[in-house]
Amino acid sequence: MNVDAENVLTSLQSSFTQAEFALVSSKVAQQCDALDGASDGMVQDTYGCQDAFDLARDVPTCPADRDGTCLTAAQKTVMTNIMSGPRNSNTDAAIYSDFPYDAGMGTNDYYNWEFFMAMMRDPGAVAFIFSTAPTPYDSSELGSYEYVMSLDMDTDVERIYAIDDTYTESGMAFMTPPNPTDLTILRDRGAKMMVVHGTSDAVFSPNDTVNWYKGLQDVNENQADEFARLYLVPGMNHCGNGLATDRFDMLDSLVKWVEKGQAPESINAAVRSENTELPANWSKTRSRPLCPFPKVATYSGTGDMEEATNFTCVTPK
Ligand SMILES: [Ca+2]
Repeated sequence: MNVDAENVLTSLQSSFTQAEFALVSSKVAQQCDALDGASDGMVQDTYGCQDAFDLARDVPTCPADRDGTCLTAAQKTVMTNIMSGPRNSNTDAAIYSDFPYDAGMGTNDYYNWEFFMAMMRDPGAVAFIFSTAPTPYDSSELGSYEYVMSLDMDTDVERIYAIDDTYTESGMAFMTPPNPTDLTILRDRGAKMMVVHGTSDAVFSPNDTVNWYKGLQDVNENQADEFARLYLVPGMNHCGNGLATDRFDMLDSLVKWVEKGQAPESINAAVRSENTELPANWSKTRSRPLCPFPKVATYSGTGDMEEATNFTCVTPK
């Protein structure tokens, strides 16, 4: 890592510590944990939570210096900008989705994606894989400081969509279907699709996936769940980890759906005992149902809160 890159990384990580992300996350849980009927440290009703939580109101503003129990007014602005998603500074057009506030924002994976991977992985991916034409990039230096600091979000984003005589397909066109909500071929041949996304994914936003699924419902007269279902995993980070029941098997359910016509009304999920970030007061065998969106795992009001059997999938009011 060269000196400049190290300075940028240090300054990013000191501008927001992981403990401060954990503070926000704990305040989210304070407002939202009980929405699902169980005060268990898990926020099942992700979208009810976006109405219930207010960063300005629910996280104390530091009267003076940062001490870990508050955010400065400037930090609240930064966090609002992060969670609102990137925008073109001239047109205010969204470059990518916004992100939901969630109970898994204080964990290692979340923080790493915000303040380490952004320097380590993303510049190489943007420079070399997603841009037309590919930008010369020295992967021996973390983040290639020169590349990162010269990137103009207002103009360089267009290169993700660009083609030229040599690169006749853009990075975006290669990575995404031309019309993501047109699953007619899949649907009409009787195939099924199960999509999973953690609600505390700091790199790809679950809101983006939810918006895609809502679009899919719109073009299928709200019958899309006959062939495609989305399972949000509350508190789960990017593909795993977080404060979540992130151990589950979708494949057997998919096979039963395709071969026996048994639609997966819920998926059994459990915590992974090797996840060292889980709170000590959670059972090592805690389980929860994963529910097809927009349903939310809701506590029945009686029985052991560590057991999935005492939760049902309910559509929020
Ligand atoms: Ca809860």
